[in-house]
Amino acid sequence: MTKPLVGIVMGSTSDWDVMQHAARQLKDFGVAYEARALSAHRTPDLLVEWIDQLVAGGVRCFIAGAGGAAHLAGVVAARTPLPVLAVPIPSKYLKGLDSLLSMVQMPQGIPVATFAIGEGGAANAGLFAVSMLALSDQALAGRLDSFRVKQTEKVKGAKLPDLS
Ligand code: RP5
Repeated sequence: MTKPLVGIVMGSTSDWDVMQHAARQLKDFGVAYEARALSAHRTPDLLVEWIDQLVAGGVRCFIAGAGGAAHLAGVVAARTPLPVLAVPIPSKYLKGLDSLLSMVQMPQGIPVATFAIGEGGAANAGLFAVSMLALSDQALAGRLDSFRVKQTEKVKGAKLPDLS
């Protein structure tokens, strides 16, 4: 089995709807990942065990998604100096603003890189992980270039609807 280069963790299985967009980018670029639902407050010991196991296996970065008082990414970053990309999950009452502020306001010394709330942020976290890995993987860098070219072409070819 291929060893994961990226660990994707989310606080609850209910976060998967959003976090699957990070996994999708990695899958499309052929980057091996492992995704788990593990909580910083409900399963702290299991979380640490999983992080340590992935680090020992050579993982290069983590993507952590959580909602509400979203301390998951900070806890991952407290355990490993590897880059941690944080995805704020939309929450029921505060719509993810709580998650965003919890993640982006990490105190000095233990950074996490925080992305936009929701699917776009999750997809961008996946793409950012690809960019980091592409620094030492020429084939992956080539695939990222092609992705950008294709994306540009799509915008160039976009047509707006005529007014009736
Ligand atoms: C957080 O609480 C999770 O990351 C999730 O976004 C939120 C709600 O979790 P569930 O009640 O759906 O399990 O820990």
